[in-house]
Amino acid sequence: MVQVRTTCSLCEASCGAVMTVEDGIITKVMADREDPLSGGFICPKGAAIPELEADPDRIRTPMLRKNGTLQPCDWDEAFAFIDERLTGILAKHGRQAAGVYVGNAAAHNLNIITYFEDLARALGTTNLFTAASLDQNPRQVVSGLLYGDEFALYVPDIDRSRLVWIMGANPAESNGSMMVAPGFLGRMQKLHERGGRSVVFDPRRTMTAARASEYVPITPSGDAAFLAGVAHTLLKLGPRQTTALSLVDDLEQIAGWLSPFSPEAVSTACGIDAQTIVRLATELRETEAAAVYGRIGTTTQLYSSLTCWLMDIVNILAGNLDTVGGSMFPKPLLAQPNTIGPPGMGQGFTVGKWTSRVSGAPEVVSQIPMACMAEEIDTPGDGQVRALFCLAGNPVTASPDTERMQKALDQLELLVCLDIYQGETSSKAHVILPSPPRLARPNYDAYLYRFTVRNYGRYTQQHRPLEAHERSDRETLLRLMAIAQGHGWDADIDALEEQALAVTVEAMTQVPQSAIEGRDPDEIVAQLRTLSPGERRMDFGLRIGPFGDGFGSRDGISLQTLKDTPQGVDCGALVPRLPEALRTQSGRIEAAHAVFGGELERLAGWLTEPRPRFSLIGRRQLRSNNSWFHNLPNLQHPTRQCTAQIHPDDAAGLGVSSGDLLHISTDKAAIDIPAEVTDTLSPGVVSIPHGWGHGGLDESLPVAAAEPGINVNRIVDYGEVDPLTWNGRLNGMAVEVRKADRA
Ligand SMILES: Nc1nc2c(c(=O)[nH]1)N[C@H]1C(S)=C(S)[C@@H](COP(=O)(O)OP(=O)(O)OC[C@H]3O[C@@H](n4cnc5c(=O)[nH]c(N)nc54)[C@H](O)[C@@H]3O)O[C@H]1N2
Ligand SMILES: Nc1nc2c(c(=O)[nH]1)N[C@H]1C(S)=C(S)[C@@H](COP(=O)(O)OP(=O)(O)OC[C@H]3O[C@@H](n4cnc5c(=O)[nH]c(N)nc54)[C@H](O)[C@@H]3O)O[C@H]1N2
Ligand code: SF4
Ligand SMILES: [Mo]
Repeated sequence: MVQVRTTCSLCEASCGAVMTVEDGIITKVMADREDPLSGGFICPKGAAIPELEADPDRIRTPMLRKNGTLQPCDWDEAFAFIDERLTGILAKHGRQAAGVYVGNAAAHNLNIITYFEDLARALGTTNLFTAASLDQNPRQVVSGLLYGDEFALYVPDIDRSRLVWIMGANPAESNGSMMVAPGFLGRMQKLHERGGRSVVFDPRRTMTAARASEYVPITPSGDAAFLAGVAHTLLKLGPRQTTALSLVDDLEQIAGWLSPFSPEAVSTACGIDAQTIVRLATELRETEAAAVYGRIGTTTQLYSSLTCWLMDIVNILAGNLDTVGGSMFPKPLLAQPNTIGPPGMGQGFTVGKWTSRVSGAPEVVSQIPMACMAEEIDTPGDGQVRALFCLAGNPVTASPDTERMQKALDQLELLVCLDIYQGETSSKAHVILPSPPRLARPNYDAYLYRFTVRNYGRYTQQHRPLEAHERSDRETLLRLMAIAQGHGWDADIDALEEQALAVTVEAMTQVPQSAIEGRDPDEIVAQLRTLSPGERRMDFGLRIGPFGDGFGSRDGISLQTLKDTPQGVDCGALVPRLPEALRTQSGRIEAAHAVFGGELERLAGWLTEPRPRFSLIGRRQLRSNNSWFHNLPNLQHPTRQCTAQIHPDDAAGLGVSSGDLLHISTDKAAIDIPAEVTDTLSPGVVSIPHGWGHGGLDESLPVAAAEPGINVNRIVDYGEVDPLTWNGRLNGMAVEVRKADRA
């Protein structure tokens, strides 16, 4: 029996975990008390890792479609098949005929997150789609425009705050998102014990709201109206002087845009009375260390980008951006665009560097929004996507307009899924390529450590070698790249990667003020060669990063430091980073983009529009993880049901009780779903979790299929995307609700 120290990495909390391994099998997972960030927290999903790893329905060898069914095959056969088919498609239809979709689980898988962009580049296609356009892209685009870097993402400095506003997020169940703050409720409790306060804004009294100092019910999509009222009040009270404020030009312009949005003017639309708005705004301004934080409910609604922008404006005006205890920019251990090169200035950020073929949607953070993926596949013409690589994602379930997505995927000439299950999407694949088990992978939550509440990183070495039937995701992706570049599936992938790394190293030696500016690239590459090929990129990123040793030029960390510190390397509490973190061309916070003035005009019209009788919102469930955690018997729980939650008054009006079927429809489609009557919902709002709908998977996912639930995205479509980012709207749609005809 051995104890293996690692991170759970199933969600964005990135908790330290200690796994007991007996005869090569994980038998138990416990919290790692010595982890400097999670300090002994773990949730039911983390504890279920043994079950997840042992799940008999997991895919452990490649699967290849033969005579219509997916059958196990060996890796060479799978790669050779892909080589032949992809090469044919690209030769006949060109490079745009290939597409890549990257799902959420990629953010939790070091190799996939490291290589997915390289795969798209090797394919030579701009058809890169990711779950981010169903999620946080508005946040990233607003950060890009204001701070010049899409990954300038601030987090609430929760451990030192005196006041935190939580908008459209439920970290008690999601365990936090775009914010690595494991054990969030414990951190919130400590905030209360320090005499601080927390306020939750949500149409549903969530588990987080129930534990907060104050719960403020808000109308779905009412956040922008509310925040505009708050900003209006802050301008009246007088903005607090901070470095951030001094970096904002055109404050008068912004004040002009906001002038119609008095608390009285926005109150009805957001469902919060004017006095409360003034009280909350005043408290925010008067509290020395306060932060405004928002998540899914703010980035997947009618005013997503505007809401993110207003959050920044409010944080700035109240004196809370980049101040201790406020909203702070982390400084990740791995080098990032905003830690490389001359501080405080850069190339800036734009959207729309290219556009999508069918709808002309803008490129957003180097991706085409998911709202366009199905049409890029099902619309004939030059550049039609015919081969799709789906990496750790399940677009059939995740994407609005499920039916069109299903049909589109069915018509692909090649669908390759990197997945560990045969689920709704991978069932349609020509080839499934599985990731190895957890013990046979290295881990570092590279993506998530961009938004930790301390500057922190934790690396786990691969515990055991790969077995004959296993391949690392690194090998898989490098082989796919080799195929895409015409080198053949059996190319020397280590050599190809080394060539690419040498180019990166050389480029970095020419970046002014980089940690290796002016150095001899060969000398750096020689140092990297002392590591195994798969470790070199990460070592490079760490050593040129803000805490790195600069390859011997200063004291600092390298991959070896992380290996020597299995409980995680803590580089301290967050520090103010303005103006150093900026990468705008002006070196200022560029807050007054005309697009936001336009969005405020759209909002002004909405203030007086009649509200729908019912609005649909989503929710996450503690013992679930989007679409893929329903096959584990021990995570089944009475609180994890696929129900439509509805307020008792609404239920009474419709003549339904808990368990009765509700008929919920949009212009697009209708579903029948059991009602769950609860006063946690605001009247006029129904809440349905996403990620369900496993009917028909009795063979591949029998446990999930036995309690299939319903895919809410059958009634959700891309009708009203966020104008700036084309982000999917997943919350606040008008729906009709009545008692179903059938029992
Ligand atoms: N209506 C509605 N729709 C939504 C949302 C919502 O709130 N409401 N939320 C949206 C959001 S925020 C997101 S992020 C998307 C998620 O969208 P997706 O990422 O497309 O969906 P997931 O269900 O997370 O799919 C993850 C896939 O990765 C696989 N997987 C898990 N671990 C591994 C691994 O180690 N290796 C590999 N290769 N595969 C693995 C799983 O089996 C699963 O198939 O959904 C979006 N869709
Ligand atoms: N257990 C578990 N954890 C997860 C996941 C999971 O599926 N299960 N998924 C992971 C993923 S991919 C993500 S992106 C994160 C998401 O993390 P969170 O955003 O914290 O999770 P949600 O439960 O979606 O919380 C969104 C909240 O917004 C509210 N809401 C809806 N519309 C509005 C609105 O217009 N305004 C306001 N103010 N609130 C609104 C909803 O009622 C809900 O409580 O969670 C991650 N963690
Ligand atoms: S909160 Fe997230 S990272 Fe922590 S144990 Fe649970 S699933 Fe794992
Ligand atoms: Mo997400």
